[in-house]
Amino acid sequence: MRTTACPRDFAARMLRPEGFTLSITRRSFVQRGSLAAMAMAVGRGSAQKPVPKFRTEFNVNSLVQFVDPLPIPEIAKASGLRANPMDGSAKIPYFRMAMRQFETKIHRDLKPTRLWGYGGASPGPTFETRGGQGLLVEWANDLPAAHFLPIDHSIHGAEPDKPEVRTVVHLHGGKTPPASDGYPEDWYPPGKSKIYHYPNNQEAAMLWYHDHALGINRLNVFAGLLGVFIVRDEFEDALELPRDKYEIPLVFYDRAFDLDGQLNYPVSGDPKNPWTPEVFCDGTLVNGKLFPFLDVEPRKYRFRLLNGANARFFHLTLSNSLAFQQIGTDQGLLPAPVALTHVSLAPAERADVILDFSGNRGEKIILKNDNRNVMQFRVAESGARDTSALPKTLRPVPRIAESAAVRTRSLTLVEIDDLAQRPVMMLLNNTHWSMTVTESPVLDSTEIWELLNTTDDAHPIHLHLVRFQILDRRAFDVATYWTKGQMKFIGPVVAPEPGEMGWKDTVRADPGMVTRIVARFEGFTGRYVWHCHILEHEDNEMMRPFDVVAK
Ligand SMILES: [Cu+2]
Repeated sequence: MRTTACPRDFAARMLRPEGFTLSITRRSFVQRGSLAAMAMAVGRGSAQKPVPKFRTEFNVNSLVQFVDPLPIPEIAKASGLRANPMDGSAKIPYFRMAMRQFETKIHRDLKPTRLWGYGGASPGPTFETRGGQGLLVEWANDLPAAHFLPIDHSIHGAEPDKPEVRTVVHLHGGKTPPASDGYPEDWYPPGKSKIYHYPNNQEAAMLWYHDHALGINRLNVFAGLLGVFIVRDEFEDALELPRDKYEIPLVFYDRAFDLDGQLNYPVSGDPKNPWTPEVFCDGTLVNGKLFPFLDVEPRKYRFRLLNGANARFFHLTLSNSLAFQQIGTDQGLLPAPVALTHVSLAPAERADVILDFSGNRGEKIILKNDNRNVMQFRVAESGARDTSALPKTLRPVPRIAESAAVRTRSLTLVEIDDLAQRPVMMLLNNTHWSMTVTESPVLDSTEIWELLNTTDDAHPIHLHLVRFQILDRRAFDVATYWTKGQMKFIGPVVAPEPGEMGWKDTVRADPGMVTRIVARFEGFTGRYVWHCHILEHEDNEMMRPFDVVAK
């Protein structure tokens, strides 16, 4: 069923330069994650360029599970001190982090896999810093000149005249000046580097860094360009949460492999347009390994969970129904712990959780995503005394009053399909990346952004620079909205989930819902971006610049 109705000026805008007529449609047929379908039509080639192919897929589920220990990324080491760009009399740590190609074993029984990673590792080294402790990172592109994943040259920013390999780093969740924020057009090719300044004037939180190059971001991240960045502060220290070897990041993402153990990025089957709307793979990696295990003591642990997948949403449970005590979200601690039997994470979302294994001596507990095994915890019979705490209250998160907002913006999430109902691109507010900036919040002002999701899919929407709070979600009649331009609510106002009641930088905008967030645009003036964090969407127009302007 297609419902194609849209305002006239919108229809006009939907004409692609080559005259390809597009329509807004509802997608009902997509079997999400069917690699077989994606692999079905491997296209005919041109003589000059190799045609992107989805090769025969290795069945990850044929592997023996829980034979590799969970890797824990090493801590990034500074190589000296340099002048603080915002205060020349002060020195701050300087890091040099090179992006390199390397090979590693994803599983004991898989051949080594070629990856790209910061510091020659994926995930890259974990940065450890403190609120207000700025640092400098020289991000050096030491990658090869040719990409090993299928570039779609019809996508904006990835035209054939651009270098195949281009990178730029974004610190996700960082309150970062615009020149260091990793603007998608600020990419640079192999042999170049840029020094970015992260002032880190923000509360304790788990941030992460990853590639953000226009038009190929999904491929660069899939190749391995991501890592964890932890900000700490005195408030959090005083809570006596589990720390040191009892605090472990768990970075989840899915990957597919060919029979040689190499990354197998799905393609559409059309050699001119290999882009696919979402990538779902059968292998779930944790910190870069398939089916790892972790030896733990019978005590409390703090796990910093990150969904680093291109498109997959994770729904994590434990085989013995042990509760996750969620203590934090994207931008730091919750007001109080929330006991959960399952944790849901959209791409780019984080959850800070405590697991208490003290009642599970000698047990083997499996962490699952839906019904699939992901990793195993092996609880020892004994361990050191646990002096850590799980406080009843954590950090106050004062709610921003709606009345504080000086402006409310209604912003649509739109999927554009071709006449065969295949998604062609995704848009924010019906505007393309390269169109004039339409969102220009004033520095230190508060705004409400209403995200009107007219598509059939959930989209995790991320704003750079700012932290925000989720106000609510409410179902609306999408057809009425497109045909009459009227907002007709068809469901009750739904409050944020208990685990969403902290500061966020990424919000799940559910299909057919208006999701409202409120943010104060503080920190810096300048140009930033907001986008869907399904990387296939972000790369194909579901990203827009915004300007924070002076008062
Ligand atoms: Cu999206």
